[in-house]
Parts: sequence; structure tokens; C-alpha cells
Amino acid sequence: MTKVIRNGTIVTADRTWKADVLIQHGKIVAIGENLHADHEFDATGCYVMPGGIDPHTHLEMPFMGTYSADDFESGTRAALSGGTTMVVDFCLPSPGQSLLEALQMWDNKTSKACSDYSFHMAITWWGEQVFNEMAQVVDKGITSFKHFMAYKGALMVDDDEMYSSFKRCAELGALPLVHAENGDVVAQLSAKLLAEGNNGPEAHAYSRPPEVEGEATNRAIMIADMVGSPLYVVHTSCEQAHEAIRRARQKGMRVYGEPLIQHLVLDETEYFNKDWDHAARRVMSPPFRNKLHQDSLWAGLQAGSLQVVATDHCSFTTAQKRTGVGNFTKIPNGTGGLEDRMPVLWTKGVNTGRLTMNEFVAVTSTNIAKILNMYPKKGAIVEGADADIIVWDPKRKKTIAAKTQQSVIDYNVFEGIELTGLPRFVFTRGELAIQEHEVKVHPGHGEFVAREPHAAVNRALSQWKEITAPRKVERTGIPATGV
Ligand code: DUC
Ligand code: ZN
Ligand code: ZN
Ligand code: ZN
Repeated sequence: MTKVIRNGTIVTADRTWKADVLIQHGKIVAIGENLHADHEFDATGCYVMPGGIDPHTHLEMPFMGTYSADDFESGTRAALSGGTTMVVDFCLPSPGQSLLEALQMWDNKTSKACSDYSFHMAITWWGEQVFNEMAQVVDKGITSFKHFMAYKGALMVDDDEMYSSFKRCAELGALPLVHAENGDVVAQLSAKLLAEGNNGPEAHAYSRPPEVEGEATNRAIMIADMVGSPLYVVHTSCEQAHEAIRRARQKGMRVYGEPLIQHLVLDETEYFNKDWDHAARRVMSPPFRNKLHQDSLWAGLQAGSLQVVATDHCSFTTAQKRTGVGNFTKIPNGTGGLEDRMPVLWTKGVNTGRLTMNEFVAVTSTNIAKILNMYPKKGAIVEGADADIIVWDPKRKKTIAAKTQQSVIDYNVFEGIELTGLPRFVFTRGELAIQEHEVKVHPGHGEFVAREPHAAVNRALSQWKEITAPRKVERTGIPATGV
């Protein structure tokens, strides 16, 4: 059975043109004029774009004494409803656990995934076993490794572990990722705030100022440079981190930065809301920042110094958030956004002139497909690509409301935002998943996407070389020690 998307305007990261798209066996098989098929979908007045890819989700993740509320079924259904046709989730071994065993546990969660998915593997501890298993993880098509520089006593790795792991990534052609916040400083600031009686959600933001993110981003970049590795910095939220990334890129390093849609649109004043629930629902790390930081992130997307917009979707219900009443460090960190990322970015970015349509495709899909080595299978409208396609109606309107969302939580941090620009149709590997507000996809449709290691490493660009054969100086007349 063939399908054709007719009368639309195709928008990719580098071109805009009018053509029809023919789909067969889940792939794009032809692009041209006046194509016909068994099933025809009208895209008159719409843009036909590669499906979104969200490279940063935490679905059904054990975290801070609970599990994030959206699982692979509700999370990927939400993603598809907003035009995201693939997610990359994080597999988190507990410290001491085998990476392969953790991967099996994460794989077991995916049987009802509606969209395609892949994984990043987190390095939460270090030892010979981890060193060896990293190669096996790469062989399974997982070629990116995440390092938490925060969450002391839980997920955090120290510089010793990070240096060892980055070195191993460089050997394997894998991409290291960092959650860049100085976890030692955060722990001290948190303890001080609590001791002084600051226990509300606003103290969460005070405990994680932009400086702790800037410091950690600089440190991770320097360590990546020392081992000759590219680096991907997740949830870049502030100018200090962006500045470090800009500087590294200017020197020729392959360092990538990923703002979240939340940080682009919501600011720190949310934490000063008098309603405890309102503020706690917005507790995530890094926290929301002020307008100056937001402007820096938008400028980075425009200039290309930041490449990807993600969500860090890690949703918790109000009841889960309330475990932190009286102690902000116990509020589960995380917000949702999978369904909202693309329409909010279109409304606040394209409709305002901050981003072109082609830049929108680049930062929601194509750039990350290239960074994670799955282009042009994903992130492209070309013959042979997976038919992950959105037919985007720039005139369709909706007001964001928790009561109509796909996510299982009882609120939405974007509640009340009026959207102009939403999907008319969403296809996942050629199957119609969404028709406006109607969900058609079946749970279990999603497949794992394996990725190849990277050929590109920074080695040739790095200023620093590990000394492999240090020249020893033979000295005479060594002074005697002691008196
Ligand atoms: N930040 C969050 O807010 N939640 C999940 C993990 C993270 O780093
Ligand atoms: Zn993080
Ligand atoms: Zn995250
Ligand atoms: Zn299917």
C-alpha cells in the first residue's frame, strides 16, 4: 500500500520547495510533482517537515525516591501528538550495576512505545567492568554516554571518573554527554539554605546559580579537549555555559549545546509564585533563569552556537512533588514538555521571527540526527529516509491545557500558552499516528534505532597531548633531604 502527501510545501533544514512525498514500506520512495498513491493526504496550506527528534527524555525513570510519571507509552504518544517522532532516553545503571543489565531493564520498559526511540547510556560509576562493557554497549548501537556532574551521592561522577570515561569514549568513537552543574557546590549551597530556614521551591533556584553551570561546562570542555573528544552539553540554560561552548567552538572544538524549550520560554519568576504547588511543579535542574539568559539561548540558536532544542521530559505529578514540602532538596526534579516542544518553539520562535522555518527544522530534528549519527535515516526528507513526517498547519490554533494533554500528569508548565502552528498529520515510519487531535498510533509501534560510532573526533584539533613517553632527566648533585 502506498501513501502520498500532496500539495504541501516541503521544509527541510536547508531548503523550502513545493512537492509531493510518496511513502511505501515505511520509507520515503519519491519526491516530486503530481504523485499519486492508494491513500492521499492533503497538505494544502501546510509545511511538510521531518518529524521532530527529542534527544533528552526520562520516561519511567527511577529518580529521587520515585519514578517519573510518563512511561514509554504515554510519553511517546505525547511526543507524536506534538510532532516528535523519535525520542532518545537515558539508561541509568545504579552505581555498581552492570551497564548491560541496566540496558536490559530499560529495554523491558519499551514494549508499548508508540514512536521510535534510542538510548544514551549513563556512566554513574567507574571500574574495569564499566570500561569493558562500554564497548559492548557501542556494539549494541548505543554510541553516546552521559555523565552527571551533579546529584552528589547518587548519579554524580567526579573528574577522575569523567576523565577515564571521556578517554574511553574517544577510543570507541562514542560521544560523551554532560549534565554540567558543579555538584559539590550545589550540595554546600543547599545545606546552607536549608540550615538558614530556606526550604521552599525558590531555594532550589538559589542552590543552582548560573555560575555552577558555567564552571562545570568549562571543566567538561577542557577535559574533553584533553582526550581529543567531541562533547555534547545537555540542557544548556545560561549565558555562562553558552559562552564556554561558543569559545570552544571558535577554537575548532566539536562542542554542542542543547537548550530546553522550558528555559527558552519560562523564567525564574515562576519560583516566586505564592502557590507552593505552582513553584514546585517547575523545579528542575538546571532551574529556570532570567530574561538575559533566555536572550542568550535564543541568540545561540540563531547564530548556530547552540544546535538542538530538547525537553528533558521528566514528569512528576503534584502528589509526587509534594514529597518535598518542608525541604526543597526532596522535590523530584523534572518537568514535562514532549507534546509542547515543537508547537511552543514554532509559536515563540518562528511566528516571532526569531527562527526561520529551516532553522526550526534544524534545531528540532536534523542537527541532532547528524550529531547522534542517524542522518539521513532520521531528520531528513529524502528518498530512502524513514517516513517520519509532520504535515504542519501554520494556522491551526490551540491553548495548552493539562486537561487535554496526553501526558499522565495533572498540570502543564506551559498551561495557557496560545499556540498558532500545530500538526495536521504525523507519520511514524509511514504509519499515520496523529490526525489533528486524534491519536491513531498503536502502542508497540516504536522500534529501537541503533547508531554507529562517530568517525569525527577532536583529536587533531586539541591543543593538548597526553605525554605518552615523558623524557626523564638524569640529574647529578641531588640535594640530601633532612638536616
Ligand atoms: N534534571 C531534571 O530536572 N530532571 C531529571 C534529571 C535532570 O538532570
Ligand atoms: Zn540533567
Ligand atoms: Zn535529563
Ligand atoms: Zn505500526
